[in-house]
This record gives sequence, structure tokens and C-alpha cells, in this order.
Amino acid sequence: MSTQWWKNSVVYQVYPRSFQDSNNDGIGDLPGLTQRLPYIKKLGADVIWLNPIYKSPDKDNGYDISDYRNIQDVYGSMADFDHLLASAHQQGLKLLMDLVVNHTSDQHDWFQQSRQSRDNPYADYYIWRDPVDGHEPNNWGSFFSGSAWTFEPKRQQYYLHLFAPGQPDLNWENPKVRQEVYSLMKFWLDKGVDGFRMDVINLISKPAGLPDAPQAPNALYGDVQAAVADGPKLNAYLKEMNEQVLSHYDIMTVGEMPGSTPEDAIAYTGFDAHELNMVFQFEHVSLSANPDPRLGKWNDQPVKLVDLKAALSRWQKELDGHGWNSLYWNNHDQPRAVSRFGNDSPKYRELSAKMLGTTLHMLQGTPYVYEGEELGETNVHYTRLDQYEDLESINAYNQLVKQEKIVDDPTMLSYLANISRDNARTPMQWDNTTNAGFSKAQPWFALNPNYTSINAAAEVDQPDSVFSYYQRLIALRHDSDLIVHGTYEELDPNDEQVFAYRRHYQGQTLLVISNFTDQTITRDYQQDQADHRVIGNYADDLGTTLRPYETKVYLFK
Ligand code: TEU
Ligand code: CA
Repeated sequence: MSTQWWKNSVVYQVYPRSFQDSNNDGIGDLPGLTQRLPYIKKLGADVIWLNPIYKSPDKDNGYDISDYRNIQDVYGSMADFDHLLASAHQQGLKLLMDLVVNHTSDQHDWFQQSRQSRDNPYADYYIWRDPVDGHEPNNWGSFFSGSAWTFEPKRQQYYLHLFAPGQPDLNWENPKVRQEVYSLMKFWLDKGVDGFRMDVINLISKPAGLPDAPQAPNALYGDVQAAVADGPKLNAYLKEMNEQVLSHYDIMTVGEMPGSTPEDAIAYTGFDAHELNMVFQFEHVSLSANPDPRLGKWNDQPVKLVDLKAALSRWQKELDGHGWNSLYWNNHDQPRAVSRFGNDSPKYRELSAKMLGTTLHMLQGTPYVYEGEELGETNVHYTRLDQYEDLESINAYNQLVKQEKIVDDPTMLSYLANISRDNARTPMQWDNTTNAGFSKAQPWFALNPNYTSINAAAEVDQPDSVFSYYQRLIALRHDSDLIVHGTYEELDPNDEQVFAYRRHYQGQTLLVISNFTDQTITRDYQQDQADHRVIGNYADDLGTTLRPYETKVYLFK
């Protein structure tokens, strides 16, 4: 029986191409990551989640895999991977791989053969459909703009791709496909990998008959997430995966589940479900969705604190005792939290970064720290389309501005600057030397110019830095059953300035108070009766006074 070590763990997410270049080709790589393991260890993280490093044409930065059992050349060799894994284990760090099996690359051998004809051994490894009245089989739109269907003349059929045309969806109805996936999972687990983050795993079971999706008025396509998320056979597939693979290893699994509800998540992560350990839910990072559904996530309006509190509290309360939460503000698909939920001005950036870190890390669940978050890194505040490299952003601009003409250039550029995934993909800011110490060559993607002032060298071993504050947050969790296992009590859900909650465990209580504004205000939660202040982002404590972006945690014994 495996210990539930993942409940006490903190995960550090590494986007390998942007973390550390070791051979001066401008691209991060595995030897570079190996060199930086002591930094991750020093932060206090227990686990590394590594974004995809498999062979790929890189149309979606590695989320289009052409060979699951070999390393992408630019990242290094399999020997480099083996050395990374051994070094991580030697330093007490576990390593999660990114399992992308909703789809492969169109360059994968399986697809290259599948597309040739309707009767080859791989013909049914993907989702092929005949044209309907000479058109696509249904109204599904891709997450990356355009239709979710592309026509293959050799078969006179369309194939489904929820993402780019270079990312054909696997047919999970086909038992051969499922066995291929289980086999490649065992390949990595038998090497000693400590688990998987599973890419859009709640999209793998498509609804019978592939019916049309809900379509907003005047929208070009139907909402594919509404049609596909949490499909009819998902639990059966996850139970089979657990029974045939996961349950044979002492590992950790986290499923990326865009669109899932707490009820769905309990079915996937329930302690007796024997499926996954936890999920990445999207409710709190989807609050900035545009009122015009045709614009999806693209918006530049601030998130209302009351809505943010409601989303996080719902997941805390509904999974408590039934399942397990992941806790995140950032990842490679989200803008930088201090810009989105805090205040990235020079005056308030560090205070609000510490406040956001406290608010998240004192919740119940496994916290994830995305590279640079521990430094208080910010969005880039892009101003031109040619500054972007992410296909999701560029495709969205072209469809919404150029094709549909439903938003103008300046507005869309404002939306992109606020929400684009590229904000999170700039090279890691190690120091203030050329290229931030990331590479001696021109980096594959432009650095955030503020690396000269926001970088690890300026923060590590500096007691007042965001990095040192994150070290303390992580150390607190490692030493506290109350933080790990305590129940959650929301306070004042309608308070538009303060996020406050309590955690209770075996007669002790933690009180967490965070001021999300640049105002000095007062709030009385009987903190004067506390045993002591556990952590705070101001040197002193003024009791019921909350200064701009002040956060503080009290222990009641
Ligand atoms: O992301 C899936 C996904 O949900 C994102 O595309 C998200 O919907 C969008 O960015 C809005 O936040 C996973 C990977 O994390 C992402 O990097 C890949 O591009 C995508 O799947 C396809 O594999
Ligand atoms: Ca390199």
C-alpha cells in the first residue's frame, strides 16, 4: 500500500525549454535542469513536474508527440534523462513526466500509417469520420481556433483534433490504443519515474455519435469543451489504467481536467475511486472569461475577488474528506499570477506575490509552484503581435480579428497581453547578466526585460525576498498536519477586499487573512486571541489593521 506522500508534497513545475540551457543553443535542456536541481531543492520542493521532453515537431511546444520513448534532440539524450532522474532521486526530489495521450503528433508513426487507408493496422487508432453533406462531421471548434476536423484525401475522411491539426486525437474506444498507452506508461515508470501529470485527460472519452456542441449566436463553431469534457467512459478508462498500470507503482498522478466540476473530481480522485490522486481544475483560472462566448478566455478585465474566493472555496469544501485538490496560480498555460491576481507595480509586486503565495499554500491540497513564481515574476506586457510565439495566441488573433472581425486589433492585443500563455514561457531569470544566466546564446524566446531586477541571484539567501518567503511557506507545510489535513472554513464570502479563511485540525486552528487591495483597512477575526502570528509579509503585526496586500497567518492552540 503506497503512502500518500503526495499529500505532504510541494511540486515545482519546470518548462524545460525555458529553464536552463547547458550547450548554448538558446534552448533549455536536461543537463541544464540537472545543474539547477540544487536550486529546486533549496526552495524546498519535493517533486518536479517536467513538461513534455519526448520527440516532437514542436508545433505546440512538445504537446504534439511523435515518439513517446525517445527524448527530443534539443533537450538531450536518454542518457541525459537517466542522469537527471538519478540526480533528482539522489537529492531527494521525485520526478513527474507529462503524459500527453489525448492526442499524438501527426508525425507519429501511428498517424502516418492510419491516414494512408481505411484498412491498415492503425486505421482505427484515431477518430476518422466521413464528410456530412460534403462538410465536417459536426460543428466542433478547435481549442486553437478553426474547425476541430481536417480532411485527409487519402481516406476521403476527416480526422478529429481538439487542438491543432498537427495533434490528431487518439481513439480511446480502441482497446489497442489503450494498451499502447499503458505500455508507454510502464516504460517510464519502470525507469523509476515517480508519476504523471496527465494532459487534458478528461477529454479522452468522446460522446457517442459525436453530436454537435452548443454554439453561441454568430459563433463560427461549437464549444468543444462543453461537448467533450468528462465524457461517458472516462471513469472506466481511468479505472482500467489504474488497475493495469498505476496501482502497481508507488507514484503520484494529477489529471488536467478543463471544465470538470468538484463532483466530477470526486469521482476521479475519491479515496475509493482507484483512478487518480488529484486534478488540475480550471474554475479559478477561467473567471476572466469574456462575456461574449465567441471570445472565450480572451479578456482584460480584472477578476473579482468575491468570484475568486467562491471558486476556490467551492473546491476546498466539496473535496474535503472526499478527494484531493491541486493548488496552483500559475503554469505554462496561464499568465503570471502577480499580474493577474495581485499587483505587479514596483511598489506592490513583492508584497502581493507573497500574499498570493500565502493565500494558496495555506489551503488544503498539493501546491504547485511554476518556475519563476517563487521569484515574483510578472507578465511581459506585450504590445505587438510579433512578440508572441504561442500558436494558441496567434491563431486566436487571426480568427477573431482577421477572419471573424469581432474584435479590433488594439483590444485583442490588450487581451493577449493579459492572458497569453507566452507570459509564462519567457526564459527563467537566474541573474542580471546577459540573457539572465539562462544561456550564452540568443534565447529561443525573448526574456522578460525586467530580469535585470527580478532574478534568483537577487533573491536566494535574501531574507525579505519572495524566494525566501516561498521557502518559509513550503517549510511550514512540511511541518504541519494542520496545513496538510485541516478542514476548511470560509470567512466573509462577500468581502470584496479580503480573502480570509480558517483551517481546523485536532483542536488547533489556523487563521489566514489576505488583503487583495492597495488600501489600508481593518478586519477583526479575533486575531488578538491567537497564540502567535505564524507568517506575514510585513515585519511587524498591527493586529486588526491590514496594510496594502498584507497577508498574515495566526495559530490558535
Ligand atoms: O492544455 C489544455 C488546455 O486546457 C489549455 O489549452 C487551456 O485550455 C488553454 O490554454 C486555456 O488556458 C494542455 C497543455 O497544458 C497545453 O500546453 C497544450 O497546448 C494542450 O493541452 C494541448 O496538448
Ligand atoms: Ca540547450
